[in-house]
Amino acid sequence: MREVLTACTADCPGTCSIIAQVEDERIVKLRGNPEHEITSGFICKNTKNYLKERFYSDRRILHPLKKEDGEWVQVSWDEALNMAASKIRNACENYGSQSILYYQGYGARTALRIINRRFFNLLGGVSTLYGSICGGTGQAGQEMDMGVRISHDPIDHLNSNVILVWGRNPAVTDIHLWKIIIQARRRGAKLVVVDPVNTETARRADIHLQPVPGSDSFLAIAIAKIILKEGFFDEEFINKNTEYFKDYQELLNDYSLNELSQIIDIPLEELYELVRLFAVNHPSSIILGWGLQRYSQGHLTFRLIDALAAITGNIGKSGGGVSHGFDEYGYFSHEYALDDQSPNQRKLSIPVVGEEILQVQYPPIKLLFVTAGNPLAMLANSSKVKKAFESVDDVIMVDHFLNDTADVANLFLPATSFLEDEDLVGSYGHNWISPINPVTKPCGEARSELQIFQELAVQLGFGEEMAGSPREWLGKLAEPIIHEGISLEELLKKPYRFPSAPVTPFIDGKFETESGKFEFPTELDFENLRKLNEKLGLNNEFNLRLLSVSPRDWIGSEIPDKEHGMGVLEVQVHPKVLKEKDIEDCEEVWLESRQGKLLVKVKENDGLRTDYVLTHRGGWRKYNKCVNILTPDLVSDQGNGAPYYETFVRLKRII
Ligand SMILES: Nc1nc2c(c(=O)[nH]1)N[C@H]1C(S)=C(S)[C@@H](COP(=O)(O)OP(=O)(O)OC[C@H]3O[C@@H](n4cnc5c(=O)[nH]c(N)nc54)[C@H](O)[C@@H]3O)O[C@H]1N2
Ligand SMILES: Nc1nc2c(c(=O)[nH]1)N[C@H]1C(S)=C(S)[C@@H](COP(=O)(O)OP(=O)(O)OC[C@H]3O[C@@H](n4cnc5c(=O)[nH]c(N)nc54)[C@H](O)[C@@H]3O)O[C@H]1N2
Ligand SMILES: [Mo]
Repeated sequence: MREVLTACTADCPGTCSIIAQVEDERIVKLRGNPEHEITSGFICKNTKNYLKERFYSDRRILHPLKKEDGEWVQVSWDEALNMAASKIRNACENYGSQSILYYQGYGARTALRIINRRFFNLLGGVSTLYGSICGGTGQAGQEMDMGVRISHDPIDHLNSNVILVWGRNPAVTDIHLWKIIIQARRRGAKLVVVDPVNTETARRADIHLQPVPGSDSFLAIAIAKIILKEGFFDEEFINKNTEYFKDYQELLNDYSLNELSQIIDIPLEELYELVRLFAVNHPSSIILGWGLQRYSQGHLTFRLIDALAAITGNIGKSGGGVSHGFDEYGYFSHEYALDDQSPNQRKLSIPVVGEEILQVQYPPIKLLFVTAGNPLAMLANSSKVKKAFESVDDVIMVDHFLNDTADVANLFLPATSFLEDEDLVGSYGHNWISPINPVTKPCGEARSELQIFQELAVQLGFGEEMAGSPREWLGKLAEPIIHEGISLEELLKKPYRFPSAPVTPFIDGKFETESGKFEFPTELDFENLRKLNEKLGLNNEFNLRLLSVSPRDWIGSEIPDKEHGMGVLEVQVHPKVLKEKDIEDCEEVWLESRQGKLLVKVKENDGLRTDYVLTHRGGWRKYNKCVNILTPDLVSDQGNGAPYYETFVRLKRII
């Protein structure tokens, strides 16, 4: 038996360093690498099951496929690459290179993916995406306050007396952060959770607040008012390190505590209890999640929560701060993508890319090149996305599975994975960079994305500019890390924490804003939001919000075999909602929004509120489990994010 060190590249903040065990050239087990301070020797059940469910699954595609009369047919790599190159050439010659849209999904965000961009830039510059369907809205809010979104080293939460987890479910979505939170609790820290849902994280909390979904800005205003009223603020920090405090204070005056308590549907006593914990027992840290910002004004929510840390002087202190995520591409050099050397680029907004594809002219989109993503299942208003993808001449995709997007593709190129590639990967949950090493030879005929783009470049006449082994490219991409004193050879042998990443950001009191200080928000325009919610149907027949959250049993839309095709999508609702509609527990009903309708099975859960329906995201269209049939395609007010939870639905009995 031999062991090889690699890292999980699933879309998850963990990015676990893992050890793969190989017997007779077959990988028999994946286990956590103990020599990683954060992921410290254990992995989630999805990675444990990766070999069976994905890597060696019968459904994994190991040969190139082309679509003929609606059916997939196996072809050789020569034929597949010839086809891809000629489709690319045709699009460039007939419509210009911008008629190609390169869609990079979130399925495997490793360093070498930067070189994919180089390919498209060398081609002459194509259409690419801007904005985010993941964390853009929250990030925008933090950038407005502090200039950058930067988080405390997860280990630093061990120094907190209070940990306030707001709109995040780490017990399910980030099990290593959860372990640290549990350790901090054992040391005496108190855990406060703000989530409309009784999540696994919330169930372990000392205090759990369940506000009306989408009302967190008002909750943060209420907390601030109490902090200021009770004198729990840090005057020195406010005077020395912040800007626009007076304007912010005036904003707070627009609402009375009683009004706020009604909007958020939480009694004032509970808010006082939270404040007495959070604002008194310094240091207190706040950990913000993704669910919280899937709203059109999520940036404001983030800003108003950041403000709570600022007024209590919890920023720039060990055990304090407002942490959200990390920039997984922040440690690599992007110079080699040649983004600034390709004059001919066009950007389309990812949250509404379906609409963009249907609308753009001069040139229209003719060819879509999708890698490691499943836009048909994961983008809002999935039916519009499908229509848009069907409207282009060609869709080429590089993946492991025939997901929903494959239904509209006409060429499928089978990719290798973190068990077959040589690469490096950063993380959006901590500051570590982990090596990816080939554990076995590629399965079947799978090829790495790098190899695919290199071979296409040869056919298209710029092979030399793409040439180079993975290791040669990694040596270039990792220059900023090498510059900090870690050689590439070392970096490929074990995970390293990026040396200059701070444990406690802003410890020097300097912020990357225009004023160099923490900047409070100076206006709150909730009018837009009110109008939007009305337009989308709130207050009339579609009066339940739809929350589609991250499931424990899979990542993104990477659904395990056994889940495929089983029954209909399950949704949870409070028993009162069922009673009102005369619907039985476990009954199959229609879940309808203005975008579409879906047959679902309702399960009652009296730990929920009565104003929303809860379900998981990631189900596939072809199994009638895609929640994005119901979500409207919108762009958040700031950050070009995707406000998936601005979705209003109703339940209807099947007559
Ligand atoms: N097992 C597993 N792990 C994952 C993923 C996965 O699919 N499966 N996905 C990964 C990805 S892509 C991401 S981005 C992260 C996301 O990580 P998290 O942010 O932890 O997870 P989410 O479930 O997306 O949303 C978090 C919580 O927000 C809550 N929420 C919704 N609306 C509101 C609101 O108005 N106010 C408040 N306070 N809370 C609200 C939801 O109830 C949910 O519990 O997880 C990553 N980890
Ligand atoms: N309704 C609703 N929709 C949402 C969300 C929500 O909360 N609610 N959350 C959003 C969020 S946070 C995110 S991040 C997005 C995710 O959206 P996507 O990135 O589109 O979705 P994934 O399912 O993660 O797609 C990953 C794909 O990459 C493939 N893949 C995995 N590894 C590799 C590899 O090594 N190489 C290649 N070539 N392919 C690989 C997988 O097989 C899979 O098909 O979805 C968003 N969509
Ligand atoms: Mo995400």
